[in-house]
Amino acid sequence: MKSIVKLLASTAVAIVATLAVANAQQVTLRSAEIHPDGYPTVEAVKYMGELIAKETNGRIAIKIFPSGQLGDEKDTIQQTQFGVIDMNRISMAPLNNVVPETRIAGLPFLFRSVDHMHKVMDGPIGDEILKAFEAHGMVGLAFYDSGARSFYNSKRPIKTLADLKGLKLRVQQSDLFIDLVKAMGGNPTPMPYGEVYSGLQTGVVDGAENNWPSYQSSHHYEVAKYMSLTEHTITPEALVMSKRSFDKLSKDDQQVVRKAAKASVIKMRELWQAKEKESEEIVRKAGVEVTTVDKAEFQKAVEPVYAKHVADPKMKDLVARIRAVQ
Ligand code: GTR
Repeated sequence: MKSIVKLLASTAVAIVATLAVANAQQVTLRSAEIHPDGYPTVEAVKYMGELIAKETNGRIAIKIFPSGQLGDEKDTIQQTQFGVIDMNRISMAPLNNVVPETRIAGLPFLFRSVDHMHKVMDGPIGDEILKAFEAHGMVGLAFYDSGARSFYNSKRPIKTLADLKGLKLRVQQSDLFIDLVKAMGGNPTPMPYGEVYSGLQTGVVDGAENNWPSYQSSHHYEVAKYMSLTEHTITPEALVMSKRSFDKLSKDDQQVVRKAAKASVIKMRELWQAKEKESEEIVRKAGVEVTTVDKAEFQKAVEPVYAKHVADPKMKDLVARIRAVQ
């Protein structure tokens, strides 16, 4: 009898010890996201999590906190640098003041098309920009699509540059975007994404700028029904990891994470194309007035943005190389 008790006790100790080891190896990466569940970026990171779980037999998981639960993008960037947040899917714009190279993504009319942007960001220039994150406490994993950004507002249709003059326009928390709106004659108001709906509703701002899916999913179209297809920037999204969290992973696990992130880009592009179409249909059906503009006039107006933000040799070289990509 005594020996059975002993055996049971030692088995229990062994089980507890095994569980402790398993627990010690279990990693859950907390990932920040401003968009709601179901948005293409959220679904793509979920997919990445599935790939990682499969590769590691469930040892590494991703837990997404959607709808800005971990704070606005600017704050989550800092928390990612500190390692409080492990992963972050953010627009490149709020990164502009932190990682200077990300400004290329906000430079107006730099990318000629989404196709041009893909060619640049999928190639060596994209890798170079991903690498630039490391000096700032983050590991760049991949870029996601985000279409083109256009202005919308509650006051009037924008058909020419003159129509934009004097409008109070919300911008992301980026000096480059502030300068962009100023150059076009608008009054830029930096504001976190989560505050834009009420800002538009109460008249704190007259308008903002974004792509179709954000315009629709944020319901901004309900309070700003003039959409003008300026398509002034094609700003991809960044998928990053905290360098502190990344360095805690084994070399093999780091590779698993990097590979899964790249694989999720393909999934994201499919989801994005479908969502862009769906969102455009929803807002058009809801009665949004869509206008087009002569882009040449807008392009001319933003020359000061280049003079200021593409001043150092490094940025000049980067921009020249991007333009040369066919
Ligand atoms: C969206 C982007 C978000 C956020 C938002 C904004 O297009 O996906 O990450 O940056 O724009 O305007 O704040």
